[in-house]
Amino acid sequence: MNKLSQHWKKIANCSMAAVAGLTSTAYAVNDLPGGPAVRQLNLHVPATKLAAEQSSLHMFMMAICLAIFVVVFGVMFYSILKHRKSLGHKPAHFHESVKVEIAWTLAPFIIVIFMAIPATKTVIAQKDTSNADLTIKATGHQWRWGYDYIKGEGEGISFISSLDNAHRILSNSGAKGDMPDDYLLKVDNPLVVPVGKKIRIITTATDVIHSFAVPSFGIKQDAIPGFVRDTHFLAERTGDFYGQCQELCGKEHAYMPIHVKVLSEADYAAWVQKKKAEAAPAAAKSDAAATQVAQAPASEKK
Ligand SMILES: [Cu+2]
Repeated sequence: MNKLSQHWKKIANCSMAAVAGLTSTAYAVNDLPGGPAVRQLNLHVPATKLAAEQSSLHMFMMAICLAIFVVVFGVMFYSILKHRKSLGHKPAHFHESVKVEIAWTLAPFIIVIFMAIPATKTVIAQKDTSNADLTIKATGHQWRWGYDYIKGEGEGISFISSLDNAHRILSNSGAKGDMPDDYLLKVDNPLVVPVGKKIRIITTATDVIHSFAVPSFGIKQDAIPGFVRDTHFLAERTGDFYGQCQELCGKEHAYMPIHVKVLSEADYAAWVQKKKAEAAPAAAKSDAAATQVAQAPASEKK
């Protein structure tokens, strides 16, 4: 065996090992409902009407693109093959033909209008954040999300949501072995919302530009320091839904996931009660401490 074929054999062995490695790791990971799926090619399974509309728009546009591709390349290859010079074809002369000029201006124009009408409807619906049942402010921090419930049931609740530390440790050690399905998407405090209610999310940031995005809801809105932007969603089913910061925001950009827990109305009310009960003793404690300081004699205060 000469040197060259040995070399090629080595390359073949290496690539076979790589393929085997890839398939064996792929088996260890499962689809994450509400998040990414294994070998997912298309958009996330929609959980809101708007996400479903975006998804069907996407397929509609792809179908039009495919049809144009087939027609244009079909005509081109047919012309090249059937009208080639070696068969004795003479070039046609339709320069400055008004009919042709009108046809190839009108055809794309009609196609664009045909695409723009449904797209505009969806874009306008995406921007309509009026009449929300619940308003939550999502603040991007390097590198975690802060949630403040500012209007609606649960008003006053506020907390910080950070990546689960165990996942960070997994990432630091090279993400080897069996990985959890929600790898780098698990947080300590998920954003909790009720099903079937219009949720308005106000985004802003404290340091650099972040972006609040949850693909299953079809939402993505930049969170800009000093500015307020908003988006909205109405989840049609309960469950867990995942997203990530989608604006490169620094070295920990990959470690600020978004986890939205959609609960039934009753479960949501119970969660609100629990959160309020948790906050009450802490608030009472700090109130009591403040009163104590205020009432203490001047000699004790110093
Ligand atoms: Cu970010």
